[in-house]
Amino acid sequence: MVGTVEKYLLEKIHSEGTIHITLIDPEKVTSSQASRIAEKAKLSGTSAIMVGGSTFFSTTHLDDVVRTIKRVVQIPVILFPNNVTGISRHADAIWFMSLLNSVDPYFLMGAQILGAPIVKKYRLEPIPMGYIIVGEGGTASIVGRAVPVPYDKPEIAIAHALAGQYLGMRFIYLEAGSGAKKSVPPEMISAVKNYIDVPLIVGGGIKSRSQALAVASAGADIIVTGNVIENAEVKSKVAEIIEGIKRFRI
Ligand code: 1GP
Repeated sequence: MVGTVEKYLLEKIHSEGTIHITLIDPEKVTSSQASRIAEKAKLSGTSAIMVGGSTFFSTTHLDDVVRTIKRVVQIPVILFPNNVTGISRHADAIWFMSLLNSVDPYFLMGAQILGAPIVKKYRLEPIPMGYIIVGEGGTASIVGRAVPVPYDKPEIAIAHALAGQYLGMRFIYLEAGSGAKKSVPPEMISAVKNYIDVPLIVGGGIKSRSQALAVASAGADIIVTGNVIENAEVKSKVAEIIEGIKRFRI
């Protein structure tokens, strides 16, 4: 069943075209820093806040971060878990995701089986998503034991994305890895977009207005940025990325 947060995302994509989501890695910030980032990102036009990282382990700190963000912004807070420890009862929704190109069954279905009863208990809205790591892949690739899809093999990315869609996943995420030197190439984005019918999320290494414009023009429905916001003046950086996205909308 499609829940409130998913409906909100779909309506936003429908009315605005490509939208932007701000990713906050709880491991890299205090809860007050997280709420400041969320507040400024919201003012600059971000549509939702994602909370998660690749190596996170303190659920207490995650709870603090999510609670503090919820106090300052009305936009949805969506968990982006790397493991069962990435679940917080204070969020609105959770990307209920499977790392489609992992060789480890734990990241394909094991963690999901352990996490599902917790998601139910906390009444979180699960949003089914197929996660595909491409290129260098970064920490997520190592932790998730992925075989990253090479940038010059869009047909492999298409096959993974279609498999995800056919299994019922309602979003597909092409991930270059947080802080990736090279973000997902526009050719791969448009190739995947041409084949799937569900919204396409793209993230990893997007740092500038021109990159955001290229990713949006190639067909991304949601652009996620994390690193660039943690390392820079949040308001101006998010505004710059969103300006890139808007140029495509015109
Ligand atoms: C990582 O796709 C996200 O999971 C965002 O990547 O931190 O490089 O923006 P960046």
